Amino acid sequence: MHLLNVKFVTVILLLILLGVLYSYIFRAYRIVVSFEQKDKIPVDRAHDSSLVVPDQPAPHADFRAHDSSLVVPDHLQYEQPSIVKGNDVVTVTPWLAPVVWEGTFNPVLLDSIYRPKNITIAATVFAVGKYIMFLRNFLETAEQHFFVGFRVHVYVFTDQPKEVPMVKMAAGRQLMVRSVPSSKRWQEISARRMEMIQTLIEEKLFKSTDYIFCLDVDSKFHGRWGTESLGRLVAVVHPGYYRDKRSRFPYERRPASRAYIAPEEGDFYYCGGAFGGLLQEVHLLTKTCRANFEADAQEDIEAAWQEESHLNRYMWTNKPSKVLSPEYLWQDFKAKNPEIQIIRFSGVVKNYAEIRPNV
Ligand code: 48C
Repeated sequence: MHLLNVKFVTVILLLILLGVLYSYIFRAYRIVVSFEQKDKIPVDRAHDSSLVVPDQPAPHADFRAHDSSLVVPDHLQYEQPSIVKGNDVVTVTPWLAPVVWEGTFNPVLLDSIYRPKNITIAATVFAVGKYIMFLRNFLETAEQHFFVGFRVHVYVFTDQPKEVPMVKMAAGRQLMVRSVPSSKRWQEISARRMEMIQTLIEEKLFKSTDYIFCLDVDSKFHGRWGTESLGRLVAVVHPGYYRDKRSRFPYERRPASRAYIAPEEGDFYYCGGAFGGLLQEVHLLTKTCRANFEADAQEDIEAAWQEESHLNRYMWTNKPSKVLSPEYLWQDFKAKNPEIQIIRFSGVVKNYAEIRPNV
């Protein structure tokens, strides 16, 4: 009998020990699973503007929508801003947008912030008529300097699809060709870019692209153009006027035009040959500029510098969230000013009379 009791007690003790062991193991496992689950919370990559991903607050449907646009009431008067002060550079606008100059940013830091976001950047370039001659250099130098190491889709718009050069593209970079009609007027070719870009965004890019930059083809890259240029709405200061008084800017000055800017108004003179930003912002910009250009045309008005005039009017009212210095679109025929430490992208020397279909 005594032996039976010892065995019975031993079995009971063993069962209790197993139960305790099991509960420890299971609870530990549950912690690990919940930790892993936490890591698996899907982060919305599409427009994740956070720079670091802290412990995610529980998603609430009831956060107020945030409008980050910087729209200014018409005809607000204030002193003309500048991006240079003597031989020094100015690195912020009066509406607190960064002005990107060499030496003001850390490319390694910025690339390490944006790489995990898995972004797609589109670039549009038009090579119509004789401008096709610039396309190879544009594409080859873009491969060397434009968002190197990131996913880039280049959209070439041309009336001569068969003439598009085969350029070796790095992994993750693609070139797509879209046929567009030519025109007897270079003004028309240039201006219609807004309509073509709007249509491209609506037909093809909305679901797949985060940022877009729209660039002139008669230019080449000479230095880094990368994640420092990313932003909601990005404008490039024209190299020809950033030291001038705004009354001398080649804005559209006829009040009848929708691109009109008065002599005592305006911030900077921005390039029509380089602009960009978040897809939805550039969609709104191109849609607005196209509509205004076409409405003017209905009244037999063509702004002084076509879509570039309308872009300047748009950026006067809808302040850019980031301004790129003239490093981002220089002109080869110009000597470098002292504040220009690097030329990243620059218009090549050309004879317009030889390459344009009309004067
Ligand atoms: O592709 C053409 N063909 C033309 O005959 C005239 C303009 N264009 C496109 O429009 C090119 O992409 C040009 O870069 C752009 C207008 N810009 C210029 O002509 C100079 N960069 C000012």
